[in-house]
Amino acid sequence: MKLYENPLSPNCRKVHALVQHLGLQVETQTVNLQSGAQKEPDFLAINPNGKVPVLVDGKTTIWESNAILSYLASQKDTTLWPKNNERYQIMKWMYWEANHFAPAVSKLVGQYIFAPMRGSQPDQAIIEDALKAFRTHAAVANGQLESTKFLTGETPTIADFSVAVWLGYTDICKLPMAEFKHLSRWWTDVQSLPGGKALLVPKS
Ligand SMILES: N[C@@H](CCC(=O)N[C@@H](CS)C(=O)NCC(=O)O)C(=O)O
Repeated sequence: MKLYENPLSPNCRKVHALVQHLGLQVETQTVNLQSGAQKEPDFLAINPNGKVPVLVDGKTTIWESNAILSYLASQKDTTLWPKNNERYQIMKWMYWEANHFAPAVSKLVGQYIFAPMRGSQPDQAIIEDALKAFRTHAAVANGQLESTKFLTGETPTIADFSVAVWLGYTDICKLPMAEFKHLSRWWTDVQSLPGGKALLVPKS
């Protein structure tokens, strides 16, 4: 199996953390996002979206990080991705991550990391808007985590890896985590899982 990735990408780090957690043998290839390698024809041939991560396993090519998490977890008999109806609870949180949580934090990443890289000032209106969205969605996860140790119950699943990676931006993006006690407790727990530290933003 070969994973096309970039360490600065949260969607890649969630995959990387799972690979470590499961002890899978996966070859990795860094795609240089700064130089635009993801928009070159050879890369577009494996992902027409021009984005990382992409997993290639023989004739199977998968893009979308949450689909890759499911595929990788299926390689092992693991409670991270059980073969029963519990799976739909896990999918629920992964769709939620892609539709709500990731977009909110991504907007903050755009302002706190990418705007300065482009030499522009962070836009306070965008930050305020994204923080409002973050608070709305964080409250949902916080409510769940008041009654369960992990997002879908007492044991971790791939949904925890998917959602938690965004909290690696707590300091850089000034996420108001102090307002979300249960989410904060869970984020600490997820980091202490095998592979959990791979969710953190690498220090430059
Ligand atoms: N929904 C996709 C998002 C993938 C994505 O946005 N990847 C970013 C890095 S986190 C990327 O490749 N950006 C480069 C670009 O858009 O040119 C997933 O979960 O895999």
